[in-house]
Amino acid sequence: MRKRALITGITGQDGSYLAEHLVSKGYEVFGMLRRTSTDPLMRIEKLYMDRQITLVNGDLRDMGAVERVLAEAEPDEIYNLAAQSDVSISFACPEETFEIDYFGVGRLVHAAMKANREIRIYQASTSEMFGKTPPPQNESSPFQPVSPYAEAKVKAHEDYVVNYRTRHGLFICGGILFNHESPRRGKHFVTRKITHSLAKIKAGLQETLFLGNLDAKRDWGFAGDYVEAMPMMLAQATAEDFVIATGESHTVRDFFATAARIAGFDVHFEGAGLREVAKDARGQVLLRVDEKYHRPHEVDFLCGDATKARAKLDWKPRHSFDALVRMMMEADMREVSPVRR
Ligand code: NAP
Ligand code: F7E
Repeated sequence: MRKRALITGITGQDGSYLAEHLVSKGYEVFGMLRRTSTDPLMRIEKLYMDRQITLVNGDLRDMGAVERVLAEAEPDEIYNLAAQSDVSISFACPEETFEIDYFGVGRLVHAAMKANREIRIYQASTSEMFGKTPPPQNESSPFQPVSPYAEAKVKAHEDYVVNYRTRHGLFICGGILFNHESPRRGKHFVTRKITHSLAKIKAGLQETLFLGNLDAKRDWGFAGDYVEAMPMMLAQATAEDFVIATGESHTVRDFFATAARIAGFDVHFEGAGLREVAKDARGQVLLRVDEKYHRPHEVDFLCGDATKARAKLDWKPRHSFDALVRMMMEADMREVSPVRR
């Protein structure tokens, strides 16, 4: 019998990679799709048109809809990737963030428990939960969230992952994933904002890129590698939480400098703080700092220790930092200046 998987958040970066991965492993894949005014199929058009996945309308804010999606998909496994996933936006819209990222998880877990207690559930937890805890962060590191997004994810992790596993015996794993990126990353996240803007600057379509905190350090991996760890967690004999990370960190400034080099710019930095700029060899200012992109509270330094995933899941990242930046930079240069045939 083919395994049936339900992916919430199938239209997002991770949902699209996970759907491709599960289809390639022979799963029957269902995705929860919410109504949007823009094209929701952007990342999954081929899978959908080729009828390799089934989409079911639903929204994590609507209990009746969640129950209907479960009744239709009858999943063996649920991958809960749906979220308001933008940390900046969570400061502006904390209620919406909690509604989806905390209460939405509760709706899904309760509906799953009612439908079939044997369903295995993957919850997308996050390195943002560590907040102010210094690196290296692993499964035993304390959570010190500093944003509404991280608070909602910590509460969902503690109330619905850990408690429902220990108190109710559900098979539910929290994947504590560090930042992972790809050419499919939303353009409001810093990595894609950098590669897309540099591609436009190179093509003469944009003058300057404006960013916030250049000193923040993140452990960036490739999303395609990270989604492979998700079904591995659900295939274990017992449900546990796992950190997924590369173990290597870079500043936002490093990411920009690496991407600029790959795009063919010879950059150097001048000034400090809000006056810091990056210029190319001709003195053109490619990057400026704008205070409006600074957050009310920042997570300064994330660097994950994925020793447990390596030992128990035999998972390790296959793409280096340089390979990731190159993949994203080259994809954006192709997107912005496609070769005419
Ligand atoms: P993403 O690209 O922002 O995708 C989020 C998905 O959630 C989209 O499919 C979105 O649908 C859906 N969604 C939002 N609100 C919903 C609602 N009310 N009901 C149903 N679906 C809803 O995020 P991602 O980068 O793929 O991340 C996937 C998950 O991993 C998220 O839970 C995120 O918090 C978590 N995470 C991400 C990272 C990372 O570095 N990427 C790291 C750790 C954890 P629309 O397309 O309709 O907006
Ligand atoms: O910011 C700094 C910003 O928005 C990374 C989500 O997937 O990963 C993601 O959250 C860093 C921060 O990702 C700009 O202040 C500077 O320090 O790309 P980001 P994030 O906040 O780390 C975690 C693991 C998740 O779980 C989330 O869902 O970059 N930064 N200047 C900027 N960030 C943005 N977005 N835009 C800037 O202009």
